[in-house]
Amino acid sequence: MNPLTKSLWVTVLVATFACSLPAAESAPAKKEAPGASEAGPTRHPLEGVVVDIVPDRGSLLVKHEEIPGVMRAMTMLLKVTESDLKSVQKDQAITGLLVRKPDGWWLEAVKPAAP
Ligand SMILES: [Cu+2]
Repeated sequence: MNPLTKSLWVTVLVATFACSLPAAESAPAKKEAPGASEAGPTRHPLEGVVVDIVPDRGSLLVKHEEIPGVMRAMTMLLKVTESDLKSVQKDQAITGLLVRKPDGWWLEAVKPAAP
């Protein structure tokens, strides 16, 4: 691993850790729009770019915009389904739904961003 790659991964790990701190979720729980699922965790719309695809972690490295009340803009690993993993390309702009699960942050409903 070259030093640049290594420092990128350190940044990612720090960002991932920061995302898992309770403070990242300290925004007051507010009522979701009607139609939001009553069961399970809240899903937050996310816009970002695929920086890298990491199949052996079932994850995408995503540089995402700020998600108000949830997370500042950052680059982080997000778990995705097998089919979402295969549906994207590096450097592609995407949208999805960010959701916190017991095993970490997931990105669901991954789609190419509207051109
Ligand atoms: Cu993040």
